[in-house]
Amino acid sequence: MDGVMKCLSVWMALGMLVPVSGGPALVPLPAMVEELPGDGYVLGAGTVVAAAGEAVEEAEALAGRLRGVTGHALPVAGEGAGVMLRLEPGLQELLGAEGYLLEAGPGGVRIEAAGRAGLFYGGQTLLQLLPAQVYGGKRVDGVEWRVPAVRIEDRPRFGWRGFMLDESRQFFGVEHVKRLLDAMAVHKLNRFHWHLTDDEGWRVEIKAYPKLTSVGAWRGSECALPNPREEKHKRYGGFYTQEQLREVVAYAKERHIEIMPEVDLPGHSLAIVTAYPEFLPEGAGGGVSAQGFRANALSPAKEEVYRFVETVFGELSAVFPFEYIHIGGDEVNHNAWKDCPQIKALMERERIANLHEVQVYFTQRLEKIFAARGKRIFGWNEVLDERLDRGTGILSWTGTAPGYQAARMGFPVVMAPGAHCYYDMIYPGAQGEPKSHWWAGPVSAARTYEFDPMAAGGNLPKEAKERILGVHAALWTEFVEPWKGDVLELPTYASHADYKTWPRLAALAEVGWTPQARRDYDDFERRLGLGSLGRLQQLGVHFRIPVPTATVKDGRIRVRLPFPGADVRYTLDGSVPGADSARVEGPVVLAGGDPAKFRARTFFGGRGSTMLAGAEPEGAANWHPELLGKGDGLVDFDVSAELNAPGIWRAVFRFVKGAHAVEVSGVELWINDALVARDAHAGRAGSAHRDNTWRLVVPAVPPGAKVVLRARLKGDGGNDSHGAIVLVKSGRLEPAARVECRIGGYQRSTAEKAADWDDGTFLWLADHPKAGDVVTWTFAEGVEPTSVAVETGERGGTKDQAVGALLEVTSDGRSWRSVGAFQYGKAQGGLPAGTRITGLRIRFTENQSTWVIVQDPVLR
Ligand code: TNX
Repeated sequence: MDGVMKCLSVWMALGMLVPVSGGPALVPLPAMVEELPGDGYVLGAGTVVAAAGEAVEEAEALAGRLRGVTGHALPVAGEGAGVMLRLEPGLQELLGAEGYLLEAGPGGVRIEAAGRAGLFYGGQTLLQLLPAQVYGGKRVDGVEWRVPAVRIEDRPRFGWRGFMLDESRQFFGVEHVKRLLDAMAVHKLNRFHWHLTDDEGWRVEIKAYPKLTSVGAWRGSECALPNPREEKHKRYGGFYTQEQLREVVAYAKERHIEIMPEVDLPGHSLAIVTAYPEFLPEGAGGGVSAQGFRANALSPAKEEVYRFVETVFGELSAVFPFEYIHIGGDEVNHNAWKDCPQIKALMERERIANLHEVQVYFTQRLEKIFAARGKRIFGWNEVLDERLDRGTGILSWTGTAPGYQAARMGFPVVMAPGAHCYYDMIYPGAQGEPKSHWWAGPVSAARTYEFDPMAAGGNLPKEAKERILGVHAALWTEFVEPWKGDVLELPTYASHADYKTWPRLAALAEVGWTPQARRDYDDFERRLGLGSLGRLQQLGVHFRIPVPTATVKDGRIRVRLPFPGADVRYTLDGSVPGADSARVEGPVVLAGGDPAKFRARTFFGGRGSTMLAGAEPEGAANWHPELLGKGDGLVDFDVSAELNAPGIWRAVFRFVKGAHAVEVSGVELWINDALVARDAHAGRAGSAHRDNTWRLVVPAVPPGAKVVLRARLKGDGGNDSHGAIVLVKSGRLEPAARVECRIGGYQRSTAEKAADWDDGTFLWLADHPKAGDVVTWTFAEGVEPTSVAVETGERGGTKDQAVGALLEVTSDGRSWRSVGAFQYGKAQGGLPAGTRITGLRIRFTENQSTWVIVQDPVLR
């Protein structure tokens, strides 16, 4: 170690000291910010908050906050010098209901708006212009409360800027929700969608149906409701009383946030039917829901179900004043209905053709119940149907296509596509991330940021465009539990929820608020790092600290800080960096060191981020908009310097920035004008890093040869795309192999996908394997690995892992020996050097309770 350290030095590069520029660190970025000359205004003992009429309440709220932290009296009065809030209905056309004007100079700060919401958001901007301690909630002395001289003209792009929290899978309680609302208000988000019921728990007091909470709010081995989560036997639960709900509604109202409660029906209802089994359909039914539950759908053929709905929503309508209530409607296991005689009779009576239409009937009945109470409903996009009332809202989560379709059909729409807006998905790019979902791909803050809800709406008629109300993110909480990994610890449920929510939600706030033409991710990162993070810190929010990235070229590692001035610490021996490890000040020089052992973390406010493990080779070539705009899309990249040895190489297309992903339909390698290798599959490189790798088996490379990588590239929806092509020589053995199993693969995840040596694909067994079942790889020629490993389950997640299975090898195809048992989905073991094997297999020793995903083996 010492020896290595001696060869290392840290370079100060002037280029690293990026000048901090670009104006105040406001998030979301206002529509127009003009920096004015002069020093601005300093809040002091003599400052008066001037307001009249309806502006007084907003002025009181703002002054109240400022008094607490500054210690100044800040009286609210009809007139006086300092901060002025003024309502001017004539500004409605210019600013809409939520826009405002703010001007700060030596004489004071003036905020004007057409309505109270506008004054509130002007006030939020004022707070963001002050030092972050303004959010700490306690008095701080010795701070100069200076507002820089600016003129801001601002109004949101969308009227609906929302966030959903799932409190069924985990229960967080009033304090957490209030803090969330605080942080949302800071970011000018105005809709809180409260997912209060699901299979795993019912979380609201309903006076007419007390068992919903006495039975349905608790799970565990002693409870009627099973606990499918990590700690299976634990008694877990909780619920909100109506009094608590009212308290939260009032709290949200002060922050101009409307709350849309959700009771998820008719699927996702295990908690309900565990308390009231009489709402289940008759007959055996069948199938399981998306999350693996049986018998969790209410019967649409029972009148008592509608009485239940009417009563429950009657009580909730009295608590939640917002015009919309969300009724769920997602992922209904229709199979559970198909053998019910009453449902069959209903279908006959109402001339209903199929089970989807049974759900339409159910939704229509709900529409009527709500209309009678002056309320409207929102549903997940599965409810979409021609027959529904055009007042019903559609929350588009499986993508944006259902949203556009719904808007065309005349429904109000909110966009929440999982691939950009689901914060239960894993954060990409770092080691030590807590357990997460994966099905919609990794979701970074950048992935949220690049989302434009109108991007594909260009050819919608004007009225349809106007029906797209805005955007929404969601945190589903199946995996949001206390977590301790090798890099990171999230000690509580709430800290884990915060971690998954922020800063992605700050990126969403900007998607919803800022004019599309003003949005720029690099600038957002700057304002996030220098603005939002400090504010969230003061609010006590346990956000994720952004992680640096790094590339290596000619023995020099170049670190890209996640925001200007970030405190990034590193090690070169593979150990986890701490707050006192060496600090990145410039390119780190690695003389003879191993870039794979480079580790880096960002530190902020006494906490460390997850970890960058290894520096990537710098791109051998790059793509950019001009290249994409050219000719037939066939592009040649000279990679002679980088690709210089035979072996298995991977060309990884790394998206760097821009509004569009690039579609790559096949990659070829030409050496001295002869085609030597090809991977013809079609894939794409966007910020989600999936299916963006092409594999090339390269024979000899003569010295001095001209090596050309040829790819067919097309921008997806436009040419604003920048990226690097990274060439990596595989350190693995990747022998040709035949994969066999009694159970076939599911859809496109067939057996051969487990030996195509493409990390983006896998074998997905189409049935639950039984004890004794095997998945066997037979190699065309023997190989001599020193280690073998097989991973099951989705990458980065825990879905469909093998539980109770062994990994075995053979040298003759007849006798097998075990090298390891599967634990957390993975099995691995070492082999004595020189051991020749001809095959590998997974042998299940127990019946599996899920389908099993089998990834390509890793042989080294
Ligand atoms: C799908 S999104 C669900 C949720 C899960 C989520 C996990 C939706 C309407 N339903 O029940 O928690 O996926 O990502």
